[in-house]
Amino acid sequence: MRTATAIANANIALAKYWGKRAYAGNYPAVPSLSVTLAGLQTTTTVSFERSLSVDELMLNGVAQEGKELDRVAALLDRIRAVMLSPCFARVVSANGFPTASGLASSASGFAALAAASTRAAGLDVELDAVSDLARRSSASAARSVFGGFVSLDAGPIAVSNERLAAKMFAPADALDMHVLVCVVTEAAKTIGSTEAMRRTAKESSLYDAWLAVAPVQYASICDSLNRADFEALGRAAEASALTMHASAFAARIVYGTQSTFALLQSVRRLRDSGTLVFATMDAGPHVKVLVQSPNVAGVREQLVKSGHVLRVIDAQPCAQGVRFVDEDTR
Ligand code: 2P0
Repeated sequence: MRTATAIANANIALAKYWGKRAYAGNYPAVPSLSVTLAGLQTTTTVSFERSLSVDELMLNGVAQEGKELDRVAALLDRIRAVMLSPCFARVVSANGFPTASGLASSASGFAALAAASTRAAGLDVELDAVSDLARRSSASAARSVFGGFVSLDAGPIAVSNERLAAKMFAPADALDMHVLVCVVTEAAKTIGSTEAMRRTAKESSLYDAWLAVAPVQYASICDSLNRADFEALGRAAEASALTMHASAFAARIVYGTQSTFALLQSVRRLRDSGTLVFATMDAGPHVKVLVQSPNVAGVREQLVKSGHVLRVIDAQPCAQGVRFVDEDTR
């Protein structure tokens, strides 16, 4: 038996990934740029065991079957394809942040799983290969393999099976920025990202517009980050989120609730009154507010006062990418 434990942090995209290349392999149709977030992490232990007759998955203490297990088994199959003597695995994963925190756990989860299973299988842990492996399960997970500000290119236009890994674009201290995660509901999201992206590509009259605009917004975000220009970065990040959601809207996918839109208005009012503050949203109703250190307390107070926030999680860029806790070889 070989066991390895890895930790990876969640990330939030400033330039959003939304949509995949039409060919197989889970290659993004647009480039994205994210920030890895401190304090929000998943710890995953993988043990390859000869005695097992199937893969097993425990998530936050609960045994999983069906789709969750299938997705994990698909990643393990890729590892087994290159193992000398493949066998099934036991996977134990726990989020260090509440599942209903409004933060997707698939990015940190698949990044930690890719790293732990690579090491447990006795393979070379090369971060590019780990990031590519994670991307094939969940594209945003490719970015959680690295710390700081992280970019992920779009997949090649023609059919490909080549490696596509994320890379660190700038260190965590490149910019003073907090992400205030405003949780607006405990309810599970209505439609998963993979299905929502498929529907957007198929049914949205704005999908082609999104594919044309997203790389331009991405370039603008990269440029703002290079200049450490928070205002330009915030504006472009908010535009990326709203454009992504507009493309989904046109396919009748609405992630926002009344509270989401009320918070977007609150952020705009704060900005109109002179505070540099911007909003972004992912495939869910929660609003993530981008703000710099001197304004964190004041903005947080205003957001809570709005009455639309269940809780606020104050997260900052994390320097660390995926890392190992422990290795046990028997
Ligand atoms: C992102 N999201 O860039 C975008 C913005 C949600 C909105 O990546 O289908 O779990 O597994 O590759 O990475 C969430 O989708 O999707 C996501 P799959 P993933 O963070």
